[in-house]
Amino acid sequence: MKTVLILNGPNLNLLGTREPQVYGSQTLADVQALCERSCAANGFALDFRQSNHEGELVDALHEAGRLQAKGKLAGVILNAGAYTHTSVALHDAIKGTGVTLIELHISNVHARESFRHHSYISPVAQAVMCGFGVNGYALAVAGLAGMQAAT
Ligand code: CA2
Repeated sequence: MKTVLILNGPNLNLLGTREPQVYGSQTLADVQALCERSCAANGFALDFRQSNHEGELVDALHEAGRLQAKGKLAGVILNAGAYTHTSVALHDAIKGTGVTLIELHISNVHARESFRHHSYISPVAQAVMCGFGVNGYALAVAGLAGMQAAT
């Protein structure tokens, strides 16, 4: 059974505590439980992580690239949070490892402030999911399963 790495960036540990009109009222623990169900339904194991530190996210992407090369990882679903809009380091890590990656945002970033319209992740992602609320995580897992079936 292949693993899916679901990686969450800065401040996503605060999910469910503020801004429910933007991000909903579910906590990150609720999202993890949703992802557990979605991975089980699609025949994947789940590795679910959150970090507020850019370098830790880079290290996790490197590890993911190694695991995918060994056939143990289906891919990564990355909500890079605000680093989406700033991080050349994450862009380079995704490009450098060649890992299969779905960019995910809970909110529709294109309907928000203009500084959220640019992503350093999108050009190196296989797919982009945004605006479905936290249910986007489950949809992205199903999308990754579809990509696997097509290969
Ligand atoms: O919509 C998304 O998932 C974002 O990646 C969330 C980021 C934001 O910077 C991106 O532009 C879009 C912010 C995550 C912070 O989440 C919080 C949730 C509740 C309370 C405070 C922050």
